[in-house]
Amino acid sequence: MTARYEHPYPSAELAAEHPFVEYSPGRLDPAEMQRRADAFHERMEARRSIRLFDDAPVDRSLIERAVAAASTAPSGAHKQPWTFVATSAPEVKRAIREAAEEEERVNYLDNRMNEEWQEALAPLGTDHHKEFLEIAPWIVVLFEQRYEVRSDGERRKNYYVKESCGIAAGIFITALHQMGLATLPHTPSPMAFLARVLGRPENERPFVMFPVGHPLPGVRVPDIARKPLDQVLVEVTSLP
Ligand code: IYR
Repeated sequence: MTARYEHPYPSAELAAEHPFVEYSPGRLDPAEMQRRADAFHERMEARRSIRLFDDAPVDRSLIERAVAAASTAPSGAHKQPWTFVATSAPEVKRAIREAAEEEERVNYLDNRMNEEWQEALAPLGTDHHKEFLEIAPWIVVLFEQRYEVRSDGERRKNYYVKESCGIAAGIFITALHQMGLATLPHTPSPMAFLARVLGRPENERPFVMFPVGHPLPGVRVPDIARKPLDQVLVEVTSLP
């Protein structure tokens, strides 16, 4: 294979403005690749979303580390269009719980979720009570930045915001699991109240909320299985 190391930029000026650096993560031998892949998969198989948290405190530095890891996510035009808003303040968590339960009460009790949706949720045993929002030591809300506001006040478009935030959310969840913490991707819908309660600017919209903490010892989770590989992976070997 012929490698191209030249800049793909159309002009020398652009190339000088946006220098490239070498990326050499190193190659592993195939056996080591498989070993790491299996170890990672096994670790991820053990992850579960939980709804019962221990109220034991979690050090802020662990939340910072998880957000730092999440913020390595690839993003459209490298805009990193996310803000992670974290709180451990009881009064803020209480306000979030109250507003979330109000929305969920309408979802569950006034049938804002249609029958098909309620049927899909039945195995999870969820309802409109969201105590975990006060019990978990941290709530982290991932806001998507619909556009960027520069320091001079000028607006710039962000690209593939939902895709970028979805990937960042996945890395955040993985980072928490890796350090022995648990979470629940929670989307009380509609979520607009979070922007108000957390005092966020106009360009930010709540994307997903994460109560974070240690699982309550002995917590039970739904006995669900993950789809086997042949249901989620399709290899195409010729044109249709
Ligand atoms: N937001 C509601 C309902 C809910 C929706 C889905 I999709 C879930 O996987 C779980 C719950 C709630 O949080 O109860």
